[in-house]
Amino acid sequence: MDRTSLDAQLREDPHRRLDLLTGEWVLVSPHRAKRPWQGAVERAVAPPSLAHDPNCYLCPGNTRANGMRNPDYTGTYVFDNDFAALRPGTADAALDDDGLLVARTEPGLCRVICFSPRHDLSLGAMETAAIRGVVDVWAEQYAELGAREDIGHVQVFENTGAIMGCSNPHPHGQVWAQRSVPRAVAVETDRQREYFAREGRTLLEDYLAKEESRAERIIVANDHFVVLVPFWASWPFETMIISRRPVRDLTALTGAERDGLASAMSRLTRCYDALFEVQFPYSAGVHQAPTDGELHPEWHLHMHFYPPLLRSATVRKFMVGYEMLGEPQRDITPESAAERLRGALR
Ligand code: H2U
Ligand code: ZN
Repeated sequence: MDRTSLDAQLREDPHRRLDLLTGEWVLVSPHRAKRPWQGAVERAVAPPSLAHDPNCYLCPGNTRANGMRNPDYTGTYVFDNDFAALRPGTADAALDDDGLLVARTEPGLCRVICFSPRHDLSLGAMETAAIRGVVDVWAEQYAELGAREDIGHVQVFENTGAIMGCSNPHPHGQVWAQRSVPRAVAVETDRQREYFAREGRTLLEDYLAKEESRAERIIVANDHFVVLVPFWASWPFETMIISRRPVRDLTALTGAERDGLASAMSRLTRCYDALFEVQFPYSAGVHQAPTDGELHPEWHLHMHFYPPLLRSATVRKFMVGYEMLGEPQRDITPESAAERLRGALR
């Protein structure tokens, strides 16, 4: 079958797409996008109106839940999470009961990163220069924590919106650093390593070239970064930001590239916020090479954005039923999601 009729068929017929980074399949059912919805409707939360909220534990000068006082910071501010999921110095111990009950203690640490002193901003409302400050802090955290003997992986991420379980509207993210490489990154490492060994180029370098030759899933691009809806996206408006140059982590980016990343993040979050005219909720994070002492030439830096909204500010996508028991499934195609996001800012 020729390319055009194949494309037409993928717009109409149920099919599965392969996620190159995980090796998993996602079921796409384009014909189903118009099914009626009588289920849960989320409460639309108004964005904060105060530039400084005296009750916010992240605002400058305020006291946190554990009694510590934040300094009067003017840019970004990093502190150890007062309720950390991981603790440094956790003593090594392992359980292996006939290979049936298996566990091991996990040392690590968690930090909180305030993106801005302004309580009422989000990435989509911040100046690109301020977002560049966030990129720099992420790179510093990766360098500092990744250099530690007891840290094999550093994850920086942001959770935003009450619907995503974010506890506070103040613009902030987190860093979790731990000895082990967590599952999602371990799987991406294996897939990228396999491709690099075979082709001598990174998987995402070749994937990006393919996407640019077709353009249909690209939302915006600059000299250094491309924002797109991946061919295999499972969340309705899932996106990735991919560096043009194959670099393994944020510390390898030049100043101009860091500006390029900040600009890509700004453009994308503005598209998101414009789509349903709300501060768009999502979980996002940077995937970089593990800091386990290996070189990782296969690793190609990228960001993932996973937003839950489906068709409006109040109707979300649920990953339940077939998705829990079988595999992820989506209705609107990645191509139409990209088209809508591209159009949102115009
Ligand atoms: P969210 O990104 O899910 O909103 O989490 C914010 C983090 O801030 C959360 O992990 C921490 C919580 O443990 N936190 C503090 O470290 N100190 C506080 O005073 C409140 C919240
Ligand atoms: Zn605040």
